[in-house]
Amino acid sequence: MQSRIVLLVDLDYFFAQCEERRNPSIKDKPVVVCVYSGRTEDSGAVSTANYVARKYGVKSGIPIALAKQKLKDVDSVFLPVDKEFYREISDRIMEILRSHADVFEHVGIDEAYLDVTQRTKADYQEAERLAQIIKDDVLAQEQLTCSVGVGPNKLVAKIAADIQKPDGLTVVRPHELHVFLSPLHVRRLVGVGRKTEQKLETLGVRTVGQLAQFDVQKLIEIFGRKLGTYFHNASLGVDDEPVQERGEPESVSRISTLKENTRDSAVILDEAYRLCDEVYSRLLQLELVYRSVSIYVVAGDLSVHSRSKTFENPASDLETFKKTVKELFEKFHDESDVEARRIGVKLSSLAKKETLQKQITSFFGNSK
Ligand code: TTP
Ligand code: MG
Repeated sequence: MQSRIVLLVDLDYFFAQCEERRNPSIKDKPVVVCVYSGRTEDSGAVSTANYVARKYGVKSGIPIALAKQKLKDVDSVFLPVDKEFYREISDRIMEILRSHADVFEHVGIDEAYLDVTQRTKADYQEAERLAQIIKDDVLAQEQLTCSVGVGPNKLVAKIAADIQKPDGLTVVRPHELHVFLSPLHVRRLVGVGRKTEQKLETLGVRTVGQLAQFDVQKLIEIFGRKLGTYFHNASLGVDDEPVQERGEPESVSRISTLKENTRDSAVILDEAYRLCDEVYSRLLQLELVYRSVSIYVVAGDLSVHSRSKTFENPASDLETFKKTVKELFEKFHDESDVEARRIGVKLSSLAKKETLQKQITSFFGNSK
């Protein structure tokens, strides 16, 4: 396979960082974002915590009661998850990331792979510069830090991003693979869970370097051909998995910063229509139709406001989109007196174009 450069971008302590962004006064305190089960006041689990809280041993998955115990003498902040809010921020950040990739793969709410081979001409110095630009863009536009791993494939990019967090940037060039991987614990490899770790331990294998030295035939005997071969290749930093666009996105959006804060409808609509054109061209590329239209306004004080409209039937044209955006901005203008600093438009409740076609055909009956 031709040499590639892949980036993995992972947002730092994502849910908790979104909460810090919403309310910067909590930044220096432990912030714990919780999924409350509602049975008793403290029942439920920690979704994530900021790095201040992590110093006290608070992390994803532990019971809320345990987190409270660990932080009992500390002035800390416990908050319920607000997925909608995190999703909005994530959507906008994913659009920033996508704009920097040849091929973009959305992995999760706070994580994506970017194949940047072409745009960097497979040059690592260029890729490092690009990774820094991405970090700067995300920080400037969304006030969030992320950690980026740069490597010859997805496997290495992922490990590189994980190794230095938060706000990390780690580049692993092909000739550095051995030095980088060898000392790491096998648990760092995707696919090595606690059970595999224990099994490898009994074979005297604790580090990735030891795994690389281990006879591949024996690995195949123990774990089967597929997994055995995978472990062997992974220990050498070999991974041919392509970066691939995943299915249909849940939404398509664009946001931009205005030249100056304003309440001038003409200025706002002018920019909004430009964003509509961009979103719509993406919608056409994806061959999707939409049922919901939203607008965003980030005010001068960075508070985020939104308005949406959902249609009963899917739409596919630009005029309906723009008309709805105009309506929503007018509604917002009447209801709120904030000045817009940044504005955005979004299409969601997306479906494949043929679904619409099929619905129409089945509704009217197939005339053939
Ligand atoms: P992660 O990227 O695993 O964690 P993180 O972003 O909080 O922290 P970091 O990347 O700096 O190590 O997960 C992304 C989000 O997914 C996280 O903010 C909250 C959510 N999440 C859960 O709700 N439960 C979990 O067990 C995990 C691991 C994550
Ligand atoms: Mg993360």
